Amino acid sequence: MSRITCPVLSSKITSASEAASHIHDGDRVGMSGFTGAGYPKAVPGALAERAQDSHQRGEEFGIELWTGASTAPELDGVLAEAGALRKRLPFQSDPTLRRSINSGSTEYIDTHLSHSAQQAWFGFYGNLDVAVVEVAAVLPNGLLVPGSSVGNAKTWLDLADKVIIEVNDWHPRAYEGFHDVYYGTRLPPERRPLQLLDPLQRIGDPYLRVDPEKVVAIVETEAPDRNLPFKDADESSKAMADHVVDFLRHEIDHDRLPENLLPLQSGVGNVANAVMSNLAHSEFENLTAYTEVIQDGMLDLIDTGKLTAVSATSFSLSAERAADFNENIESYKGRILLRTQEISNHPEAIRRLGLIAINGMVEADIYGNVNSTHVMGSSIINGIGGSGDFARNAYLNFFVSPSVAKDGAISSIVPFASHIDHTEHDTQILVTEQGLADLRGLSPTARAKKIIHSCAHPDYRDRLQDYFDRAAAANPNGRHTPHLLREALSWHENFQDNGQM
Ligand code: 0RQ
Repeated sequence: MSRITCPVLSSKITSASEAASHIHDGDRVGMSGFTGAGYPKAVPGALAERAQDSHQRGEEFGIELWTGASTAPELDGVLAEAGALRKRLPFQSDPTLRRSINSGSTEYIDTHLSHSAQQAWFGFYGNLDVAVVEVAAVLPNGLLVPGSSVGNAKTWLDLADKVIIEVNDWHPRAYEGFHDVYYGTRLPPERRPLQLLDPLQRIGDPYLRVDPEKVVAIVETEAPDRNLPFKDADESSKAMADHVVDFLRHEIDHDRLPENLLPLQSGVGNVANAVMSNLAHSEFENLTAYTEVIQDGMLDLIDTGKLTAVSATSFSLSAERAADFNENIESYKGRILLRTQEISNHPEAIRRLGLIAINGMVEADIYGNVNSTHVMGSSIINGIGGSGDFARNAYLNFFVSPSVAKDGAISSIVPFASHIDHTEHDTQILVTEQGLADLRGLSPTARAKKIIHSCAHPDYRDRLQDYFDRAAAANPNGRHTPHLLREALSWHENFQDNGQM
């Protein structure tokens, strides 16, 4: 049976290339999709072909693309390959697009994920011409049942002049009831408090709304989400996960956390996923999560009964786990709620609920400034994503990384971070496989001692201590955060010149 049961909208069913013809050179296009889930699968490819045809005729064709977060090769990948992305926001993780950004061909606005919807509403990014949104079904009354993510889809549907809908029957029809789409968005000075006191509390509607007058095309698809595999947790990830779990026990013993902890947030990546898997084997019970992405590790926690409630905006599962979830979706109903990303990442909700935030990092410096995004100060990997939304507003925040990268040629603990996403004022707890540095309530120099001693790899520890000692000696009136300015980034220069820090 067709997933499009609204007579007004079913009259607009067409092909992907016909739908893509509604998008023009220079348009701002808002597409659904968050961490490889719930992104349109057909229209982006057709649009990439149009761009290539135009370029072959010597004509310009490029768009500005807004999404929820990262998407997939069938969206970011094909459009970047076709040279069709002039500007992109707010997050990406696609290798082809990354090259296009780092070569200067695509402008990238790397934005806190809670900011993107409101900044679009404020008009900071200009008018949105077209929305392309994937859903699981269109109901007889025209309401839309979202699929594996919500992200910014609601905002793009509200703001865009024209709307293209993709209806993907790979998503189980039983997704109906898994979503909470907040329709209370108001702009300052009209804003009201967010009445959200519990991770599974509903404050919105189960459906997305769309003005049928704006819908110019509907395309039917049946393709799976991206579903990247995770690396099996290695010794280093397991060691980091153990440090985090031991620390949580320590906090319970000191009456700073309840027995069932506080709502968990876990970032993207292999390490964050390994920490969640590790909690599945711990003694903790009745856990909850208020996060943005549900990875395999979090489903493991639900399956073992340890995690009773998860609020997020999206899934990001391996292919195996996604197939399993789709088959058993009914058993997760009432335990998972997918919200718009302005709510999943809302500073007000994060601070009120008192989250435990665990995110990956690229490097940290000896004072606790954290780089989540750039290699050697210049080349972006993914983006800040939700890490800033969560870290700054959480009850406890952890940043985790192996102490070395590239077979030991790079130390993740450096004298000065080559790019800073989270400042020393935000960072609470750093974790590497070597150990954990609890920085709460410490001055910069006390932090440096702890980070060097607990987190740095033994191959780099003495050199970091030596840098700190000489910086303190050289700055008799600068002993609050001592640095040797000429040497502060010399480790990165060493790597660029000699392939070794
Ligand atoms: O590169 O794959 O080429 O070997 O960075 O590193 O150790 O596999 O770690 O998968 O957990 O990702 C920060 C990128 C960590 C991620 C980051 C190289 C390393 C490897 C990946 P290779 P690992 P992870 C909410 C939270 C920002 C967004 C965020 C991230 C690759 O966690 O994107 O937190 N975070 N969102 O070799 C040079 C260093 C390096 C380095 C690692 N110091 N120098 N390269 N690498 N350290 C969710 C969302 O926002 C959607």
